[in-house]
This record gives sequence, C-alpha cells and structure tokens, in this order.
Amino acid sequence: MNTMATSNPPANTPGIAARIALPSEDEDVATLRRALVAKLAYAVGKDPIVASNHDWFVACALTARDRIVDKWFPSTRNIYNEKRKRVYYLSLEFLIGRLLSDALNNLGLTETMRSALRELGVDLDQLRAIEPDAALGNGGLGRLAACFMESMSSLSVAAYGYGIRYDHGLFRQQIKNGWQSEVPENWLASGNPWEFERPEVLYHIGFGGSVEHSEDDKGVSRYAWHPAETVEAQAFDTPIVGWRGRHVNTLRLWSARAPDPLGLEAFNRGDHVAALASQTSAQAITQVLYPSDETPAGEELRLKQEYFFSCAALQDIVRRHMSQHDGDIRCLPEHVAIQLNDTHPAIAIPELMRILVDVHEVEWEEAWDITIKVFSYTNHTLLPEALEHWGVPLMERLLPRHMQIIYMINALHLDHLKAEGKIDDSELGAVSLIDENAGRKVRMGWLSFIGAHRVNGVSALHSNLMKTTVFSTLNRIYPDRIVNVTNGVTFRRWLMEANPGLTRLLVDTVGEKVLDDPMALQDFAAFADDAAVQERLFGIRRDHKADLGRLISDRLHIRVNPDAMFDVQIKRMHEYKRQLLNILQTIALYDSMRAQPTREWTPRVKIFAGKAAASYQRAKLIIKLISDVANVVNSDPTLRGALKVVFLPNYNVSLAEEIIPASDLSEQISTAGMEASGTGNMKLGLNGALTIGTLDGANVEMKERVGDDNIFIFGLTAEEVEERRRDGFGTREIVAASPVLQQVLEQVSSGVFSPGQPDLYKGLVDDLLNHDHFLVLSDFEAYVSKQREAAIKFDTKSAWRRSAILNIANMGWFSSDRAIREYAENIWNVPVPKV
Ligand code: F58
Repeated sequence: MNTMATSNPPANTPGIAARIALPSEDEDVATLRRALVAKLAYAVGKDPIVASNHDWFVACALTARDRIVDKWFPSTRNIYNEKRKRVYYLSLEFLIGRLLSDALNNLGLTETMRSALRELGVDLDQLRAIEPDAALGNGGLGRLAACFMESMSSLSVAAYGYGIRYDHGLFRQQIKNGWQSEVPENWLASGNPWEFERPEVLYHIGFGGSVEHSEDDKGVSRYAWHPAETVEAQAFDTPIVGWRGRHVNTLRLWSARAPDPLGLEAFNRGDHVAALASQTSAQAITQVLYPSDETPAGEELRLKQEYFFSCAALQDIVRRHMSQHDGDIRCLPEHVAIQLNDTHPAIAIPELMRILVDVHEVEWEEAWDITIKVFSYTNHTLLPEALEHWGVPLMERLLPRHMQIIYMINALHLDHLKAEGKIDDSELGAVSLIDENAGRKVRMGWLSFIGAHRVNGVSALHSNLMKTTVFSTLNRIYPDRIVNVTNGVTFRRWLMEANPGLTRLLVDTVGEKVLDDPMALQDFAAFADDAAVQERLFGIRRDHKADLGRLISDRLHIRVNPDAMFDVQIKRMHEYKRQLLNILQTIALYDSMRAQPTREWTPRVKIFAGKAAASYQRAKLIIKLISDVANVVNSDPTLRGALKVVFLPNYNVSLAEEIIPASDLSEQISTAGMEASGTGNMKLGLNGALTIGTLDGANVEMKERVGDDNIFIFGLTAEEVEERRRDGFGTREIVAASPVLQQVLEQVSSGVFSPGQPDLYKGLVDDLLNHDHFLVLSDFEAYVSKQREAAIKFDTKSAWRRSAILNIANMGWFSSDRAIREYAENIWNVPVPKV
C-alpha cells in the first residue's frame, strides 16, 4: 500500500518534495497488484475472495488516487513557492462523467492496471462501467468546465475549480410510452472514492437580515451586514490530474449544512421535525442541480445556490491570498484571476466589493478597480430568456447588502457614462443594471459585463453577435472588453479514452507526438486517400457501431444494421437545436421509402439522445414525437430495415462516449445565431463523423478548417434569420411550395404517428404554421436536399472515408488546450509553463 499519500505536510515546507518518493513512471504490474490488494483490505475492508466488482472499483480508484496525490502535493507546493498567479474557475456546473479512465490514462497506467487486475481475476472494463457519472451539469456549459479543468492540469496552469457538490446531479431520464419523466440520480449512494472531505474547510454563508450603517471617526460611512440566517459551506476536494501526470489541480465543491444541525430544545420537547428543520433547509441548498431555466419555481433556492458557492469560493480565495501575501488585499489582481462561467456566479462581483469595502475598508474606487481586474466573464447564450434576471424584492430580502452595492455600482456607472458623454438619457435604460420594464430586475449579464475586464463569447460568430445584439450598447462604450475564445474539448477523454483504436491508428500513422500535440493531427491529412488507412479506420468505426448496435438492442430491443449510416443528434432537447427539423426530415425520408420500396436506399439509423428540462413541455412533446415516429417506422416491414429511429434514454457523458466513436453523420442543425458554439460538433468531428449543419456557432470555424467538401452546410445564415424575423415570412407559402413538407405536416397533425391521440401534435404543427420562431419550415427543403447529398456521398465509400479522415485531421485546433492557452494569455494573464 502507498502510505505516502496519507501524510500531508504544510505546502510551504522547504525541500519536502525531494523526500517524497514518487511512483516510477513505469510502475510494474506486480507492484500495482500488491497495491490493489492492500487497498481492498485496508481501505475497503474486503477479502479478495468475497470482493464484488464494486469493491474492486473502489480499490482501483483509490490506488489511482494515491498516485494522483503523489503528484498533487508537489504541484501545489510549486505554485506556492513560485508565488504563481492562480486561476479560479467558478461554475455552477461541472459535468464530469466518470473519472477512472481519465485518471488511469493521464497517469499512463491503463494497461498496467488492466494486467494487474487480470492477475486478480478482475476485468478493468467492468470496473469502469460500474462508476456512476458525476452529472453535475446540464450540458455543454458544464462539460466545458470539466474539459477546461482537465486541460488546465495538463498545461500546468495553476487553477482551482469551485462549484457545488450536489447530492443529486442532473435527473435520470426515463422514457415511458414516449414521455420523459425524471427521477433523482443518486451518484453518491455508494460513496465517492475520488474526493477528500475537508471538515476543517468551513465557511459561514449569510442570508437575509439587515444592514447597519455607521460612521467611522473620520466621518466615512461604514456598513455592516447582519444576516438573519447562516449556513455552513464545507469543502470536498477532488484532485484533477493532467496529461502524463505532470500536474494536479483541485476541484473544490461545497456542500451545505446547518451550523446547529439539531435543535435540541425542540427535540426534547418531542417536536422532532422542528428539531431538524434548520438542517433540512440548509441542506436543500446543495440537494439538486436545477435543470430548468424555464420557470420561476425554485427561483429563490437557485439564487441561494449561486450566492452560497460564490461566497464560499471568495472567502477561500481571499484567505489563501492573505496568508500568502502578508495580508495585502490590494495586490489581489496580481495573484488572482476569477473566471465567471456564465452569470451564475455573478453575485461574486458585489460580494468581492463587500469584502473589500466593508471588511477590509478599501475605498470604493480602488475596490472597484481591483474587482474589474480580477474578474472575467464567459457568456454562453444570446437567448434573452436565458440571461439571468433577479427580482429586486427577492434580492433585497435575501442579500440586502449586495443589493445596496449593486445600486451603488449602477449609480456610479451611469453617472460616469453621462459625465463622459458616452450615453444620452435615452440610452440610460438600456445600460442600467436594473431592468425597469417588466418589474424591477437586476440584469446579471450587465453586472458581469461591467464588473469584468474581459467578456468572452465561445465562438467567433457568437462573440460578434454579442457585440451587435445583447451587448451592443455596452460594447460601444467598452469596445475592448468583448473578446472571443472559441470552445474546445479535451482530446484525452474524447479521443484517447473514447476511441483507443483510432488513437492507435493515429500513433501508427503520424507518430507519438499526436498524444501531446493536438495540432499534429494535421499530418493525418496525408493519409486521406490511403486505402489501407481508410480500411483500418473504417474497421475501427465498424466495431464501435456494432457495440452501439448491441447497446441499442439491449436497452430498446431495436435491431440496427451496423453498416447503415448512423445519423446522430445528441444534445439537450431544445427548440433552437431543432430536433424537430430532424424528425420531420426523418418522416419525409420514411414517406419516400414507402413510396418506392424497391429502390436501393442508403440504410440509415437515426439516433437521438438528450434530456428536456423538467418544465419544458414543448421539448418533452418533441421527444414523444420522436418515439412515436420510431414506433411506426421501426415496425414497418416495407422498409426492410433501411430506416430505424432510436431515442436512447438518459443521455450523459458516458453514453456520449459510446455513441460518438460510432457516429457517421453529426447533426448540428440549430437555427443560425442561436447555438453559442456547440462542443459535440467538435467531439464527433474528432472521431471521424461528418457534420451536417447550419452556419452557427463553431460550425462556421469547423467549415473553415475542414473545407467545404467535407461538411454539409445548409440553411439560412444568422443574418438571414434576423431578416426573416424582422420582415416576416410566409410560412404558409413555404409549405405550399413544398409538397413533401405539406405531407409531413399533415401526417403529424392528423395523428398518423399518434393514432390513439390524433390531436396530440396539432398544436405543435399549428405553432409552426403561425409563428415558426426557430425557422424549421424555412430550412426544411434545404435540409432535406443536403441529407440527400449526404446519403449519396455515404454510398461512395472512398469519398466519405476521405472526408472522415480530413475531419479528424483538421480538428486539432478544437482542443481545449488551445482554448486554455488563449484564456491564459488574453484574459487571465497567467503563464503556461513550457514542458
Ligand atoms: C451551452 N450552454 C451552449 N447551457 O448552448 C453551447 O452552444 C456551448 O457550446 C456550451 O454552452 C459551452 O459554451 C449550456 O450548456 C446550459 O446548460 C444552461 C445552464 C442553465 C440552465 C439552462 C441550461
């Protein structure tokens, strides 16, 4: 057993690193086997004879974790000794998935571990499958945070992630009779071997109460907040190991509890429920991740979550800074960069002001200057309804001092702009932090914008649209503030772990360097026409498709042909992502196949997966439609299996890892201008899928890199979408001009796919005809014809394969390592050490 991991010397003890024996890079099988057996005995408390696979999973994870810890302490000490500036990534979501493969792969231990386990009669792949997904996020925003944590470790950027340790992450999706229902996901039920509980890292978080005003002896106003309620934030640390185990950062997640867990007086009185009330109310804060941005339900609890974790993070950051920099709060920007992942942690801006002004008595102007230098903000959506607004009454009740600070920031901000002549009175309403239109609300996007020195969009198109749409006035006033950092994904997870066969092929063709430098993928382009490489690549892909076929058959009892085109749309269910457009085209294809059953159709499997927010009825109805279409299509003998439709329930990171390497066609068909970036597009392209998509988000940059011949682009551009919405468009004319569309809408509307409930989809179709906000009808014909093109290309094997190779070869730039380098250089001003 590795006993080193249990000692935790102070981070600044000089020379201690030299005394720790790090495990050798090529630790042998026998050593690892002994370590596993020792873990199983002394940490899990099991004899190998009776150990279950779960017991072995825990032993395996703890064995890997020891080796991570051995690298964690030196990493932390180096940062401390070099006084390096740290990045703090604040995110309400970290969609981590499983960690075992990540840990073993980055430590270079996968094969040694496999052999060690094999000698013990245990199969590594079975252990991997046991690990529950840490689903602490909804979708791309949360997954990006997880990819960035991994890349920051891989690049040795000194970073902490701060978030919430939800007891229940995103709900588990069940599909019954086509309808989604939600059940809680209990990812912590059997413990979490990756984390370290830190009972001593505890902060008090206040809510409500009053603000006391006084004057100091110089007559300066001072404010003291006296919260009515206090909860405790307790830390849980997960070490995140980077590629080749070079560096380890910390993901610190907070869990809520009551300072006084049991009201003994009430308990003794016999009122057991009241005795536990404060604990229940405190713990509610970190119970569940809110999947919905649709309803005001739980609004207060969500604001509490946001303040809870932002406040805990700031206390932790300031404590660390003060202890390392002789209590000098004024040099904070030299040592601290805080990235706000969307507006969810935006309350950290007034919180830092409160700490600086009220607690450390820094003058307002200087405090504001420090705050702006410290913060930067990433925007992930232009959808106005998704930009957070908090009602002023709620804010005043829950965070009275913060509301005062926001008023003050706003007053000074507006005064300054007027004095400088940057706005006239007619523009005041547009730039004010308080939206006076529909009830008074605090605009968290505006607060984030003016409280940050950099604001970034996540693709070139999105960043430009930020400048011309939601943030147009603020951008005119602060023209240098908006920058772009196009998203990226970590290749360790999405290539090496998800697709080891392709990774081996890449190493064999372009060399080992591809494991360290994603741009080396470019060299793979030289093999685009190499028949042997094409053959090998498509053998690997065929195996993945057969595996996915088995998964589909096991879970849904649908048989699919692995030689068919796997046409895949996997993402959150949302109208702007247009799963509806996809299913309408599926119906059109079905109609054509039925009309000419003897024609040689390109066999296709339409695969969908994604969760709808619990309160998003329209998205749930679209899932139901997909399922209903699947029932009809899959049981129609005239098609002879040429078309299958599959909705795979409970989409999560692990399922994505199964689907992506098996995908041929990647559906990225959002209404142009609405998908900020997309990251699934990158993961699928990296694994050799060809994209069919609109000129939206990062698709635009993917097209530039892979070339027009290797991507299927269709539909209105963002500008054209704007024009159509402005000038109006005749949906009925569009339908009249397309007999195919007419028939499809008629079928859906009249209940062909829902004979038991013929009117079920009538409202859906009526809405399309009356107000097609997402321009499904406008793009339908262009989409159908691109799909035909895709089918023709798929049948021309060598052309499709060539394009697949060119997609893989040109995806290097979409590595999250590149994205993190850009953040480090253009936003955080932190060094990226050379390796
Ligand atoms: C996503 N946003 C964007 N939001 O939609 C996607 O284009 C982008 O690639 C990705 O961020 C990363 O930048 C996203 O995932 C959410 O999940 C919301 C969180 C708050 C509740 C509603 C969903």
